[in-house]
Amino acid sequence: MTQANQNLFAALRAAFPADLDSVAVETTGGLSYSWRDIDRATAMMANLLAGLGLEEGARVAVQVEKSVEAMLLYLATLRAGYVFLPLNTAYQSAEIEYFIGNAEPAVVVCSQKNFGWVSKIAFKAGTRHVFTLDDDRSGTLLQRAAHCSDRHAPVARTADDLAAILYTSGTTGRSKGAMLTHGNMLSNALTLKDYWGWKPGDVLIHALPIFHVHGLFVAIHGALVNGSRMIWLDKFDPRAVIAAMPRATVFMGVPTLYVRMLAEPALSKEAARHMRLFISGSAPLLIETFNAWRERTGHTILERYGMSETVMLTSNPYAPDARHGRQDERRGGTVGFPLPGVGLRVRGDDGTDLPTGEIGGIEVRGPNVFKGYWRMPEKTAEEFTADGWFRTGDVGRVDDRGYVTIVGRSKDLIISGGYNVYPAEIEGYINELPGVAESALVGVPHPDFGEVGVAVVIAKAGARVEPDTVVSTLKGQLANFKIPKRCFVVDELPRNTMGKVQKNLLREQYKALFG
Ligand code: MCA
Ligand code: AMP
Repeated sequence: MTQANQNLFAALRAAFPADLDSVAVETTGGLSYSWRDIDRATAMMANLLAGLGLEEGARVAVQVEKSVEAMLLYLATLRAGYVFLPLNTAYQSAEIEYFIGNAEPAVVVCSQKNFGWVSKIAFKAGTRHVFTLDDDRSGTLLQRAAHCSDRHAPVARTADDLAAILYTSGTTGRSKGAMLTHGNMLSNALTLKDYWGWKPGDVLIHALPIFHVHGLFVAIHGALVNGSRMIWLDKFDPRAVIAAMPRATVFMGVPTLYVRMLAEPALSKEAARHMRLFISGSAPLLIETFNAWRERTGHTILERYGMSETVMLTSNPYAPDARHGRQDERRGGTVGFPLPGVGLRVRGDDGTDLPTGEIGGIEVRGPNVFKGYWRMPEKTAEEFTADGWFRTGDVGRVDDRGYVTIVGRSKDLIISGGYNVYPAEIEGYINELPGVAESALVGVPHPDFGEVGVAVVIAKAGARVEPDTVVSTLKGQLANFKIPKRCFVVDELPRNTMGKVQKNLLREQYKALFG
């Protein structure tokens, strides 16, 4: 018996509505794309890729501004059976050089303004094709695709074949490429379709960036696998989201987006009356935000938890579970229950299972858990237990009703406005600056971004280091969201008896910096 094609695109395509001329995506800029447009445009781009004679499993690395065409390029890559590698537009040359050098993509797509430096890096790494794509539908990618056929049969893939590589620093060290398969993503999308009660007529407001799991997978797959229309914002704008609510039903955001919408007088029960579901994730949602949202809109935000390595892991319930007679509610401060099919356990430092309510390391397994880190078998082995569970690096507990609460992280990670910042990477750059002896980056609370990085620096004997110079120099080297919001030059760092910097004391010292 031949197995059905497990290509994720094929499954998404099969969920398109019968009326292909109805609207699939409308942009706040006034453009409209039908389901037929999506089918044809992805076929043309897939044919362009197919015509390049790429090797099996070739990577397509993409660093472009958010646009509907950028989403179509992602879908076309799946359709053609290649591996998509999204890159945040904030990344600067040193970051891009690392990703491209590590992933060795066969194709790179960048904006026209960056073509000079990006193509130089790409050609040096052996990339054969560099295309451009801008958010005004210009660039060589679309010019070339325009000559390709608009018919294309999705290439056969198994559930275990690679669909995407997402770079993440995981629990430690340099960025690692998390390899996600067609099966990881399709299983997760189908689970969420059911769990979040997607129904005919749902309309998603898409306001997140599309270089990470939240905007690229959870949001896009969620809408497409339900045949749902998207209202598309190229950039988050609180007023535009509120204005779109009367025509929409579902919104997904990181906590910062909710905080910013709450600052808008236009946010009200009336504005949100047509909405069915508000989902938050990627970073902890403060209980104050959860309560304020309920007060202002009458809606209870559904918080969920996931990772680049696993897509979505847990979620608060959409509705009470009638099948089991449970009156489960969406509980603020928790990330809900493990999703159906996801195993989650909490373990102590000695590797034993902890009883209900006790705090320990969260480990998971399921069809959503990634295949491993790209070309890093030892790192992959380190992050899995001997019996095959993935160590998330998050610390939490499960209560007697099964709700999971994340209480911290064992990995040294700062989540700022939904983006991850790894202190070791930033400290490495600061330590290279003239006159710097040592540095420590810590995360402190911030009213807008939830958490931001603050750098604490020691100067070499006799040297003078200006805090402002530290910040301004880093600005030219690193993605903007990684830049410390403040820098302090001090005489010494607090250390424990082993000589290790006590970051908890620094966090305490600077916790009130942003009010
Ligand atoms: C922008 N800035 C930031 C951040 N974003 N600073 C710290 N953290 C940030 N996240 C700074 C810039 O450096 C700049 O500083 C100034 O803010 C304005 O930049 P701009 O780009 O205009 O900012 P913005 O458009 O207001 O962006 C804020 C934002 C954005 C909309 C909250 O950060 C965002 O879209 N975040 C969502 C991230 C996301 O999608 N995460 C999902 C990851 P200066 O003026 O000094 O230069 S997926 C994930 O985590 C897992 C799997 C999951 O569970 O979902
Ligand atoms: P990433 O590496 O971008 O995939 O980020 C994954 C990390 O984001 C997780 O390991 C968590 O630390 C964090 N995260 C995601 N969702 C939540 C949430 N709802 N609450 C707290 N932390 C979260």
